[in-house]
Amino acid sequence: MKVPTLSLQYFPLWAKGPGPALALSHSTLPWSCEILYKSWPKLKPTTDFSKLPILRLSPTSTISHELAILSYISKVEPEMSGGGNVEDWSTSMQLMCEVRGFRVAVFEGVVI
Ligand SMILES: N[C@@H](CCC(=O)N[C@@H](CS)C(=O)NCC(=O)O)C(=O)O
Repeated sequence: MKVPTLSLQYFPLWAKGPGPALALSHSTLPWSCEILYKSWPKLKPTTDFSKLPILRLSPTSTISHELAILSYISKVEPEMSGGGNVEDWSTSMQLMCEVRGFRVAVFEGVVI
């Protein structure tokens, strides 16, 4: 699979963007990061789900949602999710779900 140069778009926040950024940093995938703040109100109506993070594959192709972005990274670079080892993959998935649940508990009632 030919992987395009990826662009991760997110806010200057420690919330749902750092996970994909860390995964991309540990991968061999070519990527850049675009930090958005003032330009967000204009961009928001043009996005599929009106939220960031977004991983931009091309000017017209994007992936939204933190977990979908992480899944995409593991799909195009299987080493990022155990390299075909089912036990490593399932450990990775369980940790991802555990962290997700922990975060929901921490931020319950808080709009992030
Ligand atoms: N389901 C999305 C939710 C993403 C989300 O809640 N993003 C927030 C920032 S953490 C956002 O874009 N807020 C700005 C807005 O709603 O306009 C995911 O898991 O990535």
